[in-house]
Parts: sequence; structure tokens; C-alpha cells
Amino acid sequence: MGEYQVEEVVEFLAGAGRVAVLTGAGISAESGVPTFRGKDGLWKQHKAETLATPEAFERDPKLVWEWYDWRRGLIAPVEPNAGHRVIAGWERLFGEMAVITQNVDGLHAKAGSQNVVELHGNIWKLRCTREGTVEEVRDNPLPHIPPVCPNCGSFLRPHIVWFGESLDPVVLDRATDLSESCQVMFVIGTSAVVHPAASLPYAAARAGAKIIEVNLEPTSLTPHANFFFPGKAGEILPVLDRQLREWTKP
Ligand code: BV8
Repeated sequence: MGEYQVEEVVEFLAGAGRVAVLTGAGISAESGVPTFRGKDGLWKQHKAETLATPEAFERDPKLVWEWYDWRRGLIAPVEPNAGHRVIAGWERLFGEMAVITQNVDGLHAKAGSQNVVELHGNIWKLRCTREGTVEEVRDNPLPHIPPVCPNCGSFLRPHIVWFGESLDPVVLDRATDLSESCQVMFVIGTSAVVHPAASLPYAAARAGAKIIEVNLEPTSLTPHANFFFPGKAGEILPVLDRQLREWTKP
């Protein structure tokens, strides 16, 4: 990691009051959660359009639930990694700090982050397709596939935003406000291809924020970032954190 870059970033971060962190599947990769578009990505085994869409659920709720139940089983034993933990610690380091995540695995909260905006929902939450009620259900595996609402008997669906579905406007507004009011936005572990999440760093930059990207490889966002740290989030974030705490030591 370029030492000069770290110095520059730390110096800038030390003065930042409002920091936003946008994360994607890459922040959970070192915890063992497969990413979506990597070489062994989740979409490889299944085409997103065959599973993560309302049409797929309409057509075959059992198949869609088998995929989500399998993913819940993958995620259940998983622990947050050093990257999640550094981000959680930054809530006590910066004046205002928020995590905006595309991930549905709940690992930021498990690592201790309190201020988390889940753009695409949460794999542990189920929503009644008729009443719209949302419950957290941790059963793993689910006793019945597809699960049905105990109140009205309608199918329950994952409380997750599928392709072709709009994000919850309240959630998107909050994420947009955080992006447009921060002085620094970290963009960590995302291929930056899924909208509207991928547009948030541009909104932040337009509002004057510095963009710091951490990813194994460059993305379409990289040319627009002020700093790019190539490598694993679980290795890079602890180094940045140590230097930052050194720098800001009273
Ligand atoms: C919507 C839930 C209005 C499912 C997901 C504008 C332009 C272009 C397209 C569109 C647009 N507006 C809408 C669209 C269509 C679509 C879209 O964006 N398609 C893309 C693919 C082109 N968007 C939508 O449909 C959205 N809805 O806009 O509503 C509307 C309505 C109707 C018609 C049109 C518009 C809804 C999007 C939400 C979809 N749901 N997830 C589930 O999880 O089961 S998206 C899915 O992709 C996941 O949530 C995931 O988080 C997200 C993004 O992927 P990433 O997180 O970035 O993961 P990925 O594997 O791709 O990349 C991992 C990265 O990490 C890589 O870069 C890798 O290098 C890096 N990495 C790996 N290891 C590490 C690492 N980095 C650091 N350290 C490591 N160790």
C-alpha cells in the first residue's frame, strides 16, 4: 500500500467530521461469504434473473427459497472480519459515521456498527407477500419451504430488494442524504455495477466529498476516486486504522 497515500488519507481523515462507508459483497468475502460476480461468485451457479427477481419468485417460490435458505445456512456461522470491525470502531472515532451496505448478510451489525443502512434488505428478515409485515426469522434451516405467514397463510418472501424492484424510498433517501452530506466516502468491496447503489459515490463526489476506494482490483469508479487502495479490505482497513489512531493520538 503506498505509504504516501496512507499519510495523505490519514491527514485528510483526521479532519473529517462526517464519514460514510459504502460496502458491497467484498467486505464479507474474508468472512467466507461468496461474492456475487467473483470467479466463484454466487451468480455463477445461478443466474440472478432466475432467482433474485419477483418473476422468479412468482414462477417458483420453492426454488427461490431453496437458494436463500442455502445462503442463510452459509451466512449463519460466519463471523465479521477485521474489515467489519474497523468500520464498527470508526463510529467512535469520527464525529458522524454511517455504513451504507448493499449486503444482506447483517455482518456490519454483528461487528457492532450501529448506524447501518441496508439498501437491499436483510436475509434474516421475511416479509408477508399479502400483509407486508416483516419479521426477523433466524431458523436455520427454515422448517418449511416456502414459508407461509402464520397470520394469513400467504407466502413469506425474503425481505430483500430483487432486480427490477425499487428500493424502499425511505432507505434510499437516507443513503442519498448521507452520501451528499459526508466529507469522505469509503467505497469498499463493490464492483460498483448495481444501481442505484453505484450512483451514491458520484452523488458524494458532486457534493464535495473525497472518495477512497478499497478493492482487490480497479472498478469503473476507480478513475473517479481520490484514493484507491488495491487489496483485501481485511488487510488494508486495519493498517489505515492504526495509522489514523496514531495520527490523532492526543
Ligand atoms: C431499481 C439482493 C428501479 C439480492 C441485489 C441504472 C443503470 C443500470 C441498471 C439499472 C439502473 N437502474 C436499475 C437498473 C437495473 C438493476 C441493475 O443495477 N442492474 C445491474 C446489474 C446492471 N438495478 C435494479 O434492478 C435495482 N432496482 O433500480 O429499481 C427500477 C425498477 C424497474 C426497472 C428498472 C429500475 C435493484 C438492485 C438490487 C438488486 N439486489 N441484491 C440478493 O442479495 O439475493 S444486488 C446484488 O449485487 C447484491 O446485493 C450485491 O450487494 C450487489 C452488488 O454487488 P457487489 O456487492 O458489488 O458484489 P460483487 O460480487 O459484484 O463485487 C464484489 C467486489 O468486491 C468486487 O469488485 C471484488 O473485486 C471485490 N472484493 C472481493 N473480495 C474483496 C474485495 N474487495 C476488497 N476486499 C476483498 N477481500
